[in-house]
Amino acid sequence: MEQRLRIAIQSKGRLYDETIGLLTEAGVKMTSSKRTLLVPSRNFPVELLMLRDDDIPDAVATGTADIGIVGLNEVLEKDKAVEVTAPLGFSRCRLSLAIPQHTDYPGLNWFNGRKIATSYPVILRKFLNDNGINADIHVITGSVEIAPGIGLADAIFDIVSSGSTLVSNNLVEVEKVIESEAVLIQATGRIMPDIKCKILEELLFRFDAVKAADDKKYVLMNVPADKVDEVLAVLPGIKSPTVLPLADPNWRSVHSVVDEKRFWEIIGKLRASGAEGILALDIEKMII
Ligand code: PRT
Ligand code: ZN
Repeated sequence: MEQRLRIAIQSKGRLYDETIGLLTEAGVKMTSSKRTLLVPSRNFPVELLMLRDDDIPDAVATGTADIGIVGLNEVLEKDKAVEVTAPLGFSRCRLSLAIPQHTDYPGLNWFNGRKIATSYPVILRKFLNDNGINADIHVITGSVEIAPGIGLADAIFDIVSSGSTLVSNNLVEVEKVIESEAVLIQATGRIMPDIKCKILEELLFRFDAVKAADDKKYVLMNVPADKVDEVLAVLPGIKSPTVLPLADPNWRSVHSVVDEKRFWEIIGKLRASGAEGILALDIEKMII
């Protein structure tokens, strides 16, 4: 029988679209868009096991799936025998403690003797123990942020992304406890057959290429021949920028790859150095 690497992913929810997006960009096509439990790829030796995100760490730890894609927050909360093989850079959020607005907050000691509502008791208990805080943890699933408003708790420990849920519930973030993002996990200490290791290696290589391209732009521009050195000094390039002759002997075409984060800063310097006709293109994949 053909060996397939089985990947546990979230069947629906916040992680689903970006997980499928990453696989698609990595060239892994699925057989059907129907969300059956086990979906094989039609061009790559993997199959997707569709689960609730809560069940992914256990499925990987017990070998039901070979690897999983899930939020680091779930990995830490479920505390199963799995380890993070690679961070994937999407679904970024943090787990934070938040208290009612306009509360005098002198520091962590404030939580001593208080009641904290959360869906993440394991992570919270560890944090409180590590910091010598003795608080009462009240576990609720869903809508944790309404707990203080209805008198169910003094504070909450929950996922924060933009922070707007806190604001609309009159809460304020006072302690960031962990940063989370989607991660690829494997069982701790289990050796996979060689063939599956090879499939995983190829998958990770492709994910890297997609990620590397994500925050980069390919830029092309025309530069007066006597300004090329000045422009090259501004451009990082992967190894070294490409300089090509143009029909007009006084001009050159310069190509390079620029970090999205520094994009406007670099474009400003390029223009100041005499670059014209600057084009910036998205990069789909980048293999370094
Ligand atoms: O059904 P299943 O169990 O599979 O899904 P789920 O309902 O448990 O999880 P889901 O789909 O809501 O989230 C999956 C994962 O997405 C989480 O485990 C996190 O790793 C990640 N993630 C990223 C988030 C958020 N951002 C997020 N903003 N998960 C939840 N939220 C919620 C949060 O609970 C809070 O209510 O959004 C609210 C806060 O958002 P802001 O932007 O207002 O701060
Ligand atoms: Zn869940």
